[in-house]
Amino acid sequence: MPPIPTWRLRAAFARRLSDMYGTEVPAYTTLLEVAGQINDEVARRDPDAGRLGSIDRVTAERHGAIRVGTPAELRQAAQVFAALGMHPVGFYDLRDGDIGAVPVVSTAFRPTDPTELDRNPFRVFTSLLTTGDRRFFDADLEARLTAFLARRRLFPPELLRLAERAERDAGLSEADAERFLVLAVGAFTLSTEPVDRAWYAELERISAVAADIGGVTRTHVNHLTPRVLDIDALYRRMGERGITMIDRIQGPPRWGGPDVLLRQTSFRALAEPRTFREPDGRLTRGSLRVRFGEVEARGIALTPAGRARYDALMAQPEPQAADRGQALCARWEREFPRTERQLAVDGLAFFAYHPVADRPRDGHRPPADLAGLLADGWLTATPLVYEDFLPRSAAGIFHSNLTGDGTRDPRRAGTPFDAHRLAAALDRPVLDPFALYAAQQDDSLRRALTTLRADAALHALDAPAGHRPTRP
Ligand code: OOG
Ligand code: NI
Repeated sequence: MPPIPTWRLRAAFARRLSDMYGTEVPAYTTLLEVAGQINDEVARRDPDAGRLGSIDRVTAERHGAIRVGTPAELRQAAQVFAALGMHPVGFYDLRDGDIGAVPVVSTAFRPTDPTELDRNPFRVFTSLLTTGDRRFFDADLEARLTAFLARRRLFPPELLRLAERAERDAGLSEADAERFLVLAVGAFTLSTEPVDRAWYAELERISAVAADIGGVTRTHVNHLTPRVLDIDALYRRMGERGITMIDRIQGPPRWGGPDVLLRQTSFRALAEPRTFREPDGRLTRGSLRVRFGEVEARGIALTPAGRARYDALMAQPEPQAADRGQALCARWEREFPRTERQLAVDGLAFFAYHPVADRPRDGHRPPADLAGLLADGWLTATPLVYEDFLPRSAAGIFHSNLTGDGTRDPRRAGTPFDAHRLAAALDRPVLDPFALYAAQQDDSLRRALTTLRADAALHALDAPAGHRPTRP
């Protein structure tokens, strides 16, 4: 094993990227401070605070968002993330959302192994500009975009070489790791190169996201998101600190039942100084608003059936603004299981199952169904954390920070895009998040049942003939 294994590279990268982003976007540092305070408070008052991830994991936990312009750039980003043990999971199409369409398709690079997630769950939501989508770009603009993107280089060859080595060897030597980290963080640092005013403005008329991707010569972190254990408290406290948040928390409402999936909120993009090249060649100072701060609370991963229930709930009309929170809460109390146990028994959420340490070992046969195994104290169910994103929330996050609505011609057909096509562009498989959770759950359940059966078999051996326990 190389001196700096994959997970250490990932943890170091996440930390350095976070430090770098804090110098670029000071409000992010405030967000980290407040999130840290709240996590400490929750850890002190709630003995169950670590139920969805140890406090160490949650404190270090971040997701980032980046945006790239071409399949080649996406493949290179994937190579850098592969060095960090982060693999493409999930396919998100944000081009025809009802909340405001953005000309991108996305995936999330993240660790997939439970041990790796516990060590450091860093993930990056990564979006690819769909330059061929005629609803957004006509043939002439597509051609000019393609030419512009072909001229730029986001990742230096030395970085990509080191990334390949890190992926192949599952880590790097100390010296190589240092060089890799410096180059990798550098690749996501805001560029000081002048922005071509007319070109940027032309793309911005289509979509602010298109301009952020294709209007500049480099890429950068769009936002970094810490995880917080009480997002409602965080929302209030940021307001008290004078930072205006968007008008809501996206995702499930605050309610009395289990936390599921993902709740997110953000503050508006801040004006950042940039240098512009004007049409007459002069350099001027100006500013752009594209980068913002976001924070999230994570809950239990839902099965496809659970997710369908969630989607149906979210598709219902919004309650009146005045008592929106209360009305949503009441709706959930009525229509969603109120306990983790019920979610498990109904097959709506994913859990890891373990034999209870002091389970009955008197030769009693365990019941054959999950409900009985849980109710009678044979198995415990530990919720699996939702490690992914929500397309509706992502669209909301994009949209809340767009300067204008952009333009999309709904009469034209979009380029078809799906996980397979994204995998082809990446030249790597795009993993299905549900399959990952299901594999982890099934694996735990299989082991747990094997242990229970071994108990019963052992007891059968011990028991003298004629004294075998009778079964109901
Ligand atoms: C990505 C928006 C999606 C999230 O947390 O849902 C996202 C972006 O703005 O590039 O980060
Ligand atoms: Ni985000």
